[in-house]
Amino acid sequence: MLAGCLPASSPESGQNIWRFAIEEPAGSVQDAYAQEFRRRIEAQSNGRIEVRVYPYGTLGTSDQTTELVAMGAIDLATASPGHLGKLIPEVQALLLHFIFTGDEATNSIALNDDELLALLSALYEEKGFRLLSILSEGWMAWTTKRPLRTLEDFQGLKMRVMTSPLLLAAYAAYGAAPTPLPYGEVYGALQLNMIDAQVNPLFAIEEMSFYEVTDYLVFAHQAPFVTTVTTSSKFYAQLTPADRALLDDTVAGLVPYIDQVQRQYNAERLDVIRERKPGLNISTFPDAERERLREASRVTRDRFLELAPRKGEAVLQALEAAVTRARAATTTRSE
Ligand code: 6CS
Repeated sequence: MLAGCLPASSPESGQNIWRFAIEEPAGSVQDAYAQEFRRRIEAQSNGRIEVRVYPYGTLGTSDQTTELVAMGAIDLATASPGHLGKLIPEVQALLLHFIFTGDEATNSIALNDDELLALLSALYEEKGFRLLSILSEGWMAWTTKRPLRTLEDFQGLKMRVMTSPLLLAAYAAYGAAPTPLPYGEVYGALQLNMIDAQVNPLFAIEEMSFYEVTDYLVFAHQAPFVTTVTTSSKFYAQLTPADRALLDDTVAGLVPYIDQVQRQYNAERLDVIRERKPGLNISTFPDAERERLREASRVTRDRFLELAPRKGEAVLQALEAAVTRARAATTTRSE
């Protein structure tokens, strides 16, 4: 039904239309990515290729836009592991808490590690997708209706999570009551007290107004928000070698761009949140309690291996090795 609403491309005119759906509204980090992607592709192709960006809500939820890519109704989409994990369980390694370092630059290097990309790319291919890029959109923070200072405070906390099963395990490990919901339903669920808390990067907390319906904003740097950029294997295969190179070069060039954008957006939006809601209680999870969370989170790795029995172990090892390599690279660089 949705596919039928999309205007047809007109290859006979020599112009291609690349349709790109994102999981976030206009003004978000993914929107900045898609808009810059559009500018670069249109400029480099001298207008031969037109990129149309579809923000969250125009074509459906994250699951629905991923499906539209698979069907060939659209060409590109952001597909976050937090939702895509239902289809490609191994990608949920990117959702594990305390797997990355505390340094965003190091984590960005790890996410672009060749071995990790190769392993995940093969798994995307099995499902008919081409993995184009893996990106961080910044640290996730919790916004809650009740204080969150100790591991015990998670007991029974109805935490909204994205829809991948690993996230249920991640919060159950802390004693919380995780509740999966699509992005567009989170504000209403908080407002109606159906959930007590949610977790997202600051730019999202601001633009989705989650701070309006919660009283505490808590940082623990437990995990960055990671997304992936995808197309279908079929779309990628039918591109001319020149257009394939244009696509590959453009997504590679956008890695440092989006890293800078996400840092800027997250810093600026925190200021906006502070200004709009001076009464919001902002805190950092105490170090000793963070260590207890880290300990409690270990069982989630076992659950990950159960959820991804085939290649989960290989992906987890590749991710850990990528983080180790990235840490060594940044340490050497700063010496
Ligand atoms: O929480 C979510 O569901 C969403 N959060 C962000 C920051 N991007 C897309 C995702 O679907």
